[in-house]
Amino acid sequence: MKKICVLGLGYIGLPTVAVLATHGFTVLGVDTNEAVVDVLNGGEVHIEEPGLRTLMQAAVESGNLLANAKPEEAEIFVIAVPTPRRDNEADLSFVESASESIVPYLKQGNLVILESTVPPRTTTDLVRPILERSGLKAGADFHLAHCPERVLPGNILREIVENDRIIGGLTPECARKAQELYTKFVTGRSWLTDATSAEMAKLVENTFRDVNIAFANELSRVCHRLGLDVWEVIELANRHPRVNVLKPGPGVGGHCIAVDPWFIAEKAPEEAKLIRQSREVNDAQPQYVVELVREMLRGVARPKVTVLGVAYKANVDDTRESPALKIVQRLSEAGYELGIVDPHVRAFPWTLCTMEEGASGSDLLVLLTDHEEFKCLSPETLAPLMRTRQVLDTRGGGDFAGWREAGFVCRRLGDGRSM
Ligand code: SAJ
Repeated sequence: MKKICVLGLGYIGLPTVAVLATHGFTVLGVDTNEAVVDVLNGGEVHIEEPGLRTLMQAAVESGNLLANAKPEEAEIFVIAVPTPRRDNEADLSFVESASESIVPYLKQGNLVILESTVPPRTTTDLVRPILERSGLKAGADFHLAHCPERVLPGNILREIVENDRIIGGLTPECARKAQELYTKFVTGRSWLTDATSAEMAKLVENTFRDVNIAFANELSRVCHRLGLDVWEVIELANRHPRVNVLKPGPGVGGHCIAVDPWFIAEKAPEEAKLIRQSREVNDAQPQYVVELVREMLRGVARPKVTVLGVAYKANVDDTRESPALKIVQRLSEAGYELGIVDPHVRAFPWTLCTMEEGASGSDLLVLLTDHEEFKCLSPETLAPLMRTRQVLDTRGGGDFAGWREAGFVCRRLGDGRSM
């Protein structure tokens, strides 16, 4: 079987090496962080993702998977490094250094695939010239393609196999070579195109979602102002066969949807007006939550707030770009005492505590992340611990009946009837 070198062992690279190794490929996982390499070689994982630990153990036991800090010669190289945002532009330094690290090992006939999400033209204008420092020519001596990852955190192992793939080749032959790899483990269809269209299509997917969520967030403010319940209004509107408004919330987090629209805006700032404005609407949502909190705590002396959930979305441990970061920061700057609870998150800039510690002496529970664990909270158990019985739900899932019975004042973001 072919040898594949995967560069970057994060949220995408890690599941990718596990799937490839269990599909018979000889895989070398590369990460510049030695601690990650050690964890992986021990068959462990450093991120939370359903089923990943078991699959990773199977991959290590198969003898097909090894991790190292440096690449080696291989037939295929897959780049899956992060592309964070710096001043609303893509920071491509990891893509650059991963590409550079391949150069000494690149051989005639190799295939290089960029899976990281990048601004349009990155494959042709940044990755290609770096790889050609090897003296080989892309599209002639080696194959180069952009095949963006599209998997949903929390559901990665299923989606990595079942989702359709966009395969953007530098040349049609490059796309066909990349397709050969994905057909070995993907059951979804593959759609062949050029590298730049593939880059743009990936950004469009996440931007579509961001714009839709911005619309929902704007509606949450409109409905609040009009004394309506946005959750009911959206549910009713979505009964139309061609309407699908997403959900409002405390803001958009994660390293994808909150970041990728900027990669379009940086390339066409004059044209991408709606995209930019949607980002601004979503970025303003944490402050809106802070204002709701202030309103509910008006008149309470030395208030304590219990924050339920700091991960960017339900049932994941990831806090990158999480709206909770801004909300906690602003509440703490405003002098509120905080009890921060998240059963999934291990590392957070503020101290985390247990549910009981968080609720003790609290004046308000604010649900920021709708983790499964928070669905079975018992209002009767929490009520006696609290100083003031109040709850604010920013995710709209809560059935408040039990809470009201236990004496709680219950409010919901975007629900003008509850405010
Ligand atoms: N959110 C809302 N309202 C909603 C849906 C989401 O406020 O109705 C918020 C979430 O709470 C979260 C953020 O948006 O903070 C993003 O969550 P998400 O579940 O929509 O998406 P991600 O960032 O976890 O994963 C997305 C996915 N893209 C699409 O669905 C188009 C995934 O398929 C991509 O692979 C991933 O980005 C990526 O890596 O690009």
